[in-house]
Amino acid sequence: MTGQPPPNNMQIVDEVPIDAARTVIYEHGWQSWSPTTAYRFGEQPYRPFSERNRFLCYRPESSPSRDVYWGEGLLAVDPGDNTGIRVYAVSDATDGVPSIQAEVGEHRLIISADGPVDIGIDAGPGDLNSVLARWADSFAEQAGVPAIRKAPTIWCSWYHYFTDVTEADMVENIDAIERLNLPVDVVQLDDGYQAAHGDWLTLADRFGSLEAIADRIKATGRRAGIWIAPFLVFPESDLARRHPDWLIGGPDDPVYAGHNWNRDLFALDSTHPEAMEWITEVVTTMCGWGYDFYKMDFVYAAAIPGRRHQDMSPIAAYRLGMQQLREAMGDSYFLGCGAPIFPSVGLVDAMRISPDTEPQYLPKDGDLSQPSVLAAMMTGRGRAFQHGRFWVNDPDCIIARPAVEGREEWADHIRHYGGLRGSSDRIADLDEWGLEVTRELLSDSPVAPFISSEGTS
Ligand code: 9PG
Repeated sequence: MTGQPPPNNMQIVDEVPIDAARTVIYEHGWQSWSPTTAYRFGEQPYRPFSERNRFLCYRPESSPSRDVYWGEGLLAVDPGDNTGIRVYAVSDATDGVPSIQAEVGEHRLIISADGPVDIGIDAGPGDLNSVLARWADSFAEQAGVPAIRKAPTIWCSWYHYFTDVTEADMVENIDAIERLNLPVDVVQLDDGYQAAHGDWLTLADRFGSLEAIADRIKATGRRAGIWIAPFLVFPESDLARRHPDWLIGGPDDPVYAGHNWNRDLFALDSTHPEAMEWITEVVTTMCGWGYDFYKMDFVYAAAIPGRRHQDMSPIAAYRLGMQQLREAMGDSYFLGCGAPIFPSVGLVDAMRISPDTEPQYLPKDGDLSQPSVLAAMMTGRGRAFQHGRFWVNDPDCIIARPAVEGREEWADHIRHYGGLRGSSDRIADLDEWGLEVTRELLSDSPVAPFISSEGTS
């Protein structure tokens, strides 16, 4: 690692002595899918393997190298000399979140940030996790987190069917859950039912009626849940064609909001009253059909910098959009995903705090933001302290069919770090072990913190 001066807009806030054998640096990533973990001094931090991944799964405005440590809103350093763990953190994430860098100087780390940070030195009791837990207690208090709502258990269509899900697949699994009497409270339809992102009330050919699906679920005594990416817009959608002024960047120059589903994406401007009226109509319509669990995904899009209808910071705009979603859904359970972490505190009931799981153990290209058992476990542990303080942590779904690599390890991760418990296999694919573990993990949905602030784990 070489010492480079901090980027221009960064100010030095601290210097910390290094013990090459003992110093540990904790980096907190921007949104649900951003790698978040602690590194031993000298270990290279995880960085995106492509521009596409950087934009979709990390903070789009930041491109730190592997030669510096970098946190979005939170970075902690344990110098390893018993002088206490230093926590550099945002104190109020409602209008901005500073990037915080730790760069290697001579025998010391130079900490700098591009906005105000609080500096805490915590000498114990306990380890790094207890320190983060105490920090989270104070952050939650200033953010005014309401009483945490226990999560329902769910079944989710994504991790077997992905975007090919059909209405018949839903019926097959609703019936299987009922027949096996699985402890599933909510059956949640994921991505795949809609004609195009933006046109949420127009169905893909594989679906006849979302209301009929909700009715079928409710007939088994369960609740209906649904996935929406409310702030993403497909360029070819009716929404983009009819209302290009609803996009961040405006009609002539809509901003790039990432690349997924084989196309470049646009972002909905959450400060545009008509855009939010449309999204409110989508949610209230679905509420009317009986859906009362919402997985609001890829919501990072509302926090992308760019020209907006109303002049406000990207984070203030994001929060405004999320607050309006909450109002539209009333008492429904609100799960955030692909979401900037600290700006969401106090706004959601549960939060995906890690990248996706997948039947593969290792991420395809080695990028720890990408779907895989390993990536989901690493960041799920790195954010375990948030559970029971900010919200219920969603570690992602249990997948327990024989084809899942490392399914025992994955089940064990959920046993320890799963607040929201959800199954996402085709139920008919489960063998005896898979069914037993699914039943066991769905029998509980913990609300109390996993990490004690008292230093006892
Ligand atoms: C639906 C899915 C599921 C899933 C979400 C989110 O970086 N990526 O390539 C990437 C792929 C998928 C993804 C997130 C990131 O999944 O987390 O549970 O709802 O969308 O499309």
